[in-house]
Amino acid sequence: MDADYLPFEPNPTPPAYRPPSGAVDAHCHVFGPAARFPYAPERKYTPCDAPKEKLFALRDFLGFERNVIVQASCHGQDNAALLDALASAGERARGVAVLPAEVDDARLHEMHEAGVRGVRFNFLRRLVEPPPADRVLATAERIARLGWHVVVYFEAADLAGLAPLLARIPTVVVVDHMGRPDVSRGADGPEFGRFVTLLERNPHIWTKVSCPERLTIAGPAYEDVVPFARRLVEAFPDRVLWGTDWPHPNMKSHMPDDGILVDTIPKIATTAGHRQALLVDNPARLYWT
Ligand code: 0GY
Repeated sequence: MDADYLPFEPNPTPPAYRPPSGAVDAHCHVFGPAARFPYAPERKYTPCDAPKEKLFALRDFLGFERNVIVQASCHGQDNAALLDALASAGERARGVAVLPAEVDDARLHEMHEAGVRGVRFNFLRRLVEPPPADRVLATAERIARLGWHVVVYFEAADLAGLAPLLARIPTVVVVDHMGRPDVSRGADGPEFGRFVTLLERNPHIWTKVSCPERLTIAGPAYEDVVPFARRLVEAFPDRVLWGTDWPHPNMKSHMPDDGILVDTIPKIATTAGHRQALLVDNPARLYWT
């Protein structure tokens, strides 16, 4: 089955910025290889194979020490490729899984042993059927006992509808990609202000200041997205994570150069203290304690 989006950049530019010791790429994926880990029949896109070896090579090339590997919709609820990558990486990776409602406690414990520390709920209708609120809350109650957290992916237009649910989740909640703001509306505008208010009112909500390539209108080097990420890093320095999003699934406009993405970090986290929190201390607290 051929991929139906752009292939990832095989030779990224060496970044000028070098992450600090212990830095974590906290949002990336492994896909396939399809011959060993087939894609989900219900998927909305077919990715390029992006096996663990390529992810680990990119981690080293970019100067990161660890990865948080996130289950994506193209593998549905079959976390086999993720678990295989975690087994190979040992302490150098943690995982965020997508789970069926009926998963039993024994399986959750196995996944914990394997390095899973979170469950992802995707609310993007172009990718999946969004989960009902009672299912999210029931799963969150169960994983809270393991010290796991919830990762959510939604777009800015869905924030108002989801905010009451997010407020009730009894674990840390990590929002992917800054809640996908419309960057034409401005980092100081009312729409992004509502996302900032969500974090102000809910100390258990964190966010990934990631994916400028999906949000940009201007294109690389993503100067139009930088003010959004910077606003969040400065307002919530202890509740932000950063990730490459490699291999950038489902990107149809352009394929980012991961070296250029890494070079956005000093623009969004302008002090050494903020970079240490963003890249090392925050992910360590959530995934390695
Ligand atoms: C991302 C973004 C996307 C895809 C998925 O689960 C997924 O398939 O998250 C997207 O299409 O925006 O973070 O990988």
